[in-house]
Amino acid sequence: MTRRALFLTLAGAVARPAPTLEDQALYRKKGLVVHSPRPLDLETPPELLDSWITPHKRFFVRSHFYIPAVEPGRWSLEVGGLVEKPLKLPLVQLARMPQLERVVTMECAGNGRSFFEPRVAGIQWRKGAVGTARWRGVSLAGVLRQAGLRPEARHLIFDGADTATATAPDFIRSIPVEKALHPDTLIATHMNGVPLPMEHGFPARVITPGWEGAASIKWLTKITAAPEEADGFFMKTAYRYPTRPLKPGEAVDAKDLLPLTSLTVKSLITRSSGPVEGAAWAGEADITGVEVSTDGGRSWNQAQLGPDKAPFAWRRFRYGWKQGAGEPPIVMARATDSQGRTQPDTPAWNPSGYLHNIPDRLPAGRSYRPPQLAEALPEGEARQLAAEKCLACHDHALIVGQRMDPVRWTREVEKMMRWGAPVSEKEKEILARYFAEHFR
Ligand SMILES: Nc1nc2c(c(=O)[nH]1)N[C@H]1C(S)=C(S)[C@@H](COP(=O)(O)O)O[C@H]1N2
Ligand SMILES: [Mo]
Repeated sequence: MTRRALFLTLAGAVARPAPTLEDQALYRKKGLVVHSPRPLDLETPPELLDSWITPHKRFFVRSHFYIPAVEPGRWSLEVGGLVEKPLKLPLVQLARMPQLERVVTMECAGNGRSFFEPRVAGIQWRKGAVGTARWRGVSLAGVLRQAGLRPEARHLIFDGADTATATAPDFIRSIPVEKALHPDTLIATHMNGVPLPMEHGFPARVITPGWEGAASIKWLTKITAAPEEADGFFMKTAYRYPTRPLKPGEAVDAKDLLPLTSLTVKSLITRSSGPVEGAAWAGEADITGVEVSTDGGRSWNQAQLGPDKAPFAWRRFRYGWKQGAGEPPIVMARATDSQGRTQPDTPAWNPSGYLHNIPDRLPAGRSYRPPQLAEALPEGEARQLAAEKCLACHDHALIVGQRMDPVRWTREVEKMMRWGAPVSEKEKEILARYFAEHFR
């Protein structure tokens, strides 16, 4: 190597950007489906969800923005608003309070979104935005008792240390006081016996058992007791579900949408041959039974439920059966819960693609291609424009992973414009046309 080449190599090594927190998390999370490397959005392939407790290295990740770098010695949790005595709790103080441990299943409301027809915007999750962990921390009710919650307080608003990219709205959400005071609602500092990994909310997060994942705010820094639910996009627009059944693709008035709360009844096959195995969960309800079909739903057989259970955790199931010679079978699973609910045969379409819960089925009824990270934005009139306007805040995987018609693409670009993307009306049309042409 010449001296000049050596110099250039060393200079290159110095100039290489340091790995981001996302890079570091990705490195630990091998084998997960990468929907987006930054912000970090990872899904677990169902066959890796083969145990009651999901190891944290396999646990799905959903982040709207970048992982915040939190210095544990400087971190504290502020409790304010409608309380008698505002608090500022450093980590050491949380550690000194009585510790609770709860096994809770967490699922992203958008899990299964990619199976809705017509397709809707958002991360195109297949089946694996779900996992179960042993969360340890302090009771939220205990902290609120210390602060002296005033009777006018109806909602607890949570904010985390993550900040929005550009001028997008911050991720701030609230839960009603009844759920906040539930003895199993936690401020968790540990997951499966170790301090929360940074991608799961280090050093502290809310665990709202049985509710969809967005109610479990990560990187918690501030709790505000308030008379009303939180304001802002992530409460008033996102995570809302229609109060009446919709026809696929039907528009719905904002007044007919309510914030999501509990998860619904659902099952996941994690192994389809030898015995059929999987997991079933029902949010705040208990699983009472799981049926398995090995003939595409013509006949159903009771599966055996596993011994491990906890009030807000999934139940493992198993059906002893071995595939014979001949046609590959269609294996299905259908769960029933203590509220008498069972999984419906047709998905309940809704504009944001939440709570998809038809019986699980293998092979999947429809194939979906996850985003290819190596794949660049395709050639076209708007490639440069997209690179300038979109990739400043998020990876192109977030675009490549979507499949939408021109109307929905236009809406997505408009949302980004509302969030501060410097896109003109003319550029909006060019971008929407380009996206709809390639990602439809
Ligand atoms: N501060 C903060 N909390 C958050 C989020 C976020 O983007 N920021 N994502 C939410 C959503 S939508 C889900 S599904 C869960 C995912 O938790 P996990 O990444 O630990 O699996 O975190 C929730 N808490
Ligand atoms: Mo979510």
